[in-house]
Amino acid sequence: MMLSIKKKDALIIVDLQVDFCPGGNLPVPEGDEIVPIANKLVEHFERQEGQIVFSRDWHPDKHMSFKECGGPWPAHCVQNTRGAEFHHDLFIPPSAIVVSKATEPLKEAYSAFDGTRLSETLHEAGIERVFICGLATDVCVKSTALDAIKLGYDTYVIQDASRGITKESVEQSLKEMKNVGVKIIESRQILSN
Ligand code: VGL
Ligand code: ZN
Repeated sequence: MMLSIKKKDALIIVDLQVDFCPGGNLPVPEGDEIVPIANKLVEHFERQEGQIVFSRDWHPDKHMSFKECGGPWPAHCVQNTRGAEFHHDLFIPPSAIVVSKATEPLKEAYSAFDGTRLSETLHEAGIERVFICGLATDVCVKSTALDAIKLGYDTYVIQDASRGITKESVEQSLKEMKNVGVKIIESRQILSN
């Protein structure tokens, strides 16, 4: 039930950026509501000396995932624009690692591990468990969790610290993740320690 955070644990906060929050270019419903929970988790991992990672969607101004280029999404998280910034209330400690993904025009990358050095970084830090949350549960959080399991990490998704695009695809995604051994937890299981 309770999970005690140690040095070999990493918190991965996925894509908690302006464009994925209400008012942004690709808003996830209630996306901003997880910011206070994310901040509490960050403080807790800092205190317990766990590793803290923030991923960000970091697209060039023409990206294959954009509608104008034949992709499924409105243009979002374009490098060095306001929409690509982390939510302005998010607490990013100096010790945190920032991972930028989907930076190449012709490649999509939903997972924070895809095309980044995240797995090497976590390996070098001796990380054994990863706790994933953020936006969107049914896109980049899911993809990151499925990669983490494949890479051999004991993998947790913090449900109340994540939001998805639709209720149906969130339900489906949670099933998919559980089926491969991802543990779905609530933030209080970590924070009540
Ligand atoms: C995401 C759609 C497109 C995400 C990124 O972070 O979940 N979703 N690019
Ligand atoms: Zn994207």
